[in-house]
Amino acid sequence: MPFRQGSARTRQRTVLLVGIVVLLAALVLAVVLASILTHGKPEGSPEMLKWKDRGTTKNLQEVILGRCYNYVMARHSELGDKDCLKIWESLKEAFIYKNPCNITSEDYQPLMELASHPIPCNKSLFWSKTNDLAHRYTKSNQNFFTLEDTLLGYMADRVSWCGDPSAPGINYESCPKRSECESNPVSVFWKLASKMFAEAACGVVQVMLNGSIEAGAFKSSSIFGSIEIFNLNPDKVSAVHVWLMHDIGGPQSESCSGYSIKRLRSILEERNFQITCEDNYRPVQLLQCVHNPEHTDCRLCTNSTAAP
Ligand code: N1C
Repeated sequence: MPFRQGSARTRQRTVLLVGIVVLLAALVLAVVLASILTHGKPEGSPEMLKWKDRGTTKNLQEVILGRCYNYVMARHSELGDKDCLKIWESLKEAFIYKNPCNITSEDYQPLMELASHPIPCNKSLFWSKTNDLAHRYTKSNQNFFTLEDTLLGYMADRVSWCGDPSAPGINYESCPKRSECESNPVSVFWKLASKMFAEAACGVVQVMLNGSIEAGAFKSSSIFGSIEIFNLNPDKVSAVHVWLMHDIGGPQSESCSGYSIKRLRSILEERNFQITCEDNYRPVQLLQCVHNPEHTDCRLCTNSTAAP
């Protein structure tokens, strides 16, 4: 009997030992399998194309939707019937999952139709190389609209976006620069939006140019010089008023009699527009003076001689 008891115990021990070994082996196998599965694939999300410009703005959907609702609900309640969700969807569809060098105007057609709205005559303000000043001016004088003061431009201002053929279809890491490819989502957008903004203008239009730029205030390759002036409609627009602004204390590289303004004048006259040009348009210069109140250009009477 004692012999039998002993052998049963040995068998129990053997079964327990085998069980533990099998369990350990299964555990090791699971760990090995898990590491093969995670390391076998490329790390993180699949490889996206790499570009030189900043990637899509984080939380793009929330930014666009928030701006859209703010514009149509709070700032311009007369546009209350605009469907911001549809507008976001149509912007997304224009570029998501697409190669960001193959974007066309057609991609943005639905967005343009959904978001465009009329702009009152005599109130369009174009600009080139005066982005900051032009927008400071329209903020202080609600009488004028730049493209960024329309719904389309307001939503897209200083935002970046581009797609990628691999999931999730949006590249948050990098987007192509204009020098890498012209047909990138942001460039195509601004070109098309600028074209439509110019086509819609009527009456007298204004343009704010930068007379402190060494290469000349009017540049034929800029969006203003290559798209907007050629899409103004001579049947609707009577005159173009140029405000040529110089940086306070900066170089006076060009005045209204300068070389590049002459070129602009001849292009516009050939297209049957009247053109006027004013150096340092005072209402805008006063805004520049907020930051330079002591400068001689900012004195109330610039021509006065000092009192004896
Ligand atoms: O090339 P630009 O100026 O002459 O373009 C400015 C001109 C304005 O009148 C606008 O109506 O074209 C329109 N426009 C924008 O509104 C705009 N917002 C932001 C054109 N471009 C715009 N951006 C970005 O600035 C865009 O990325 C584009 O390439 C630059 C152009 O700025 P610019 O050379 O000073």
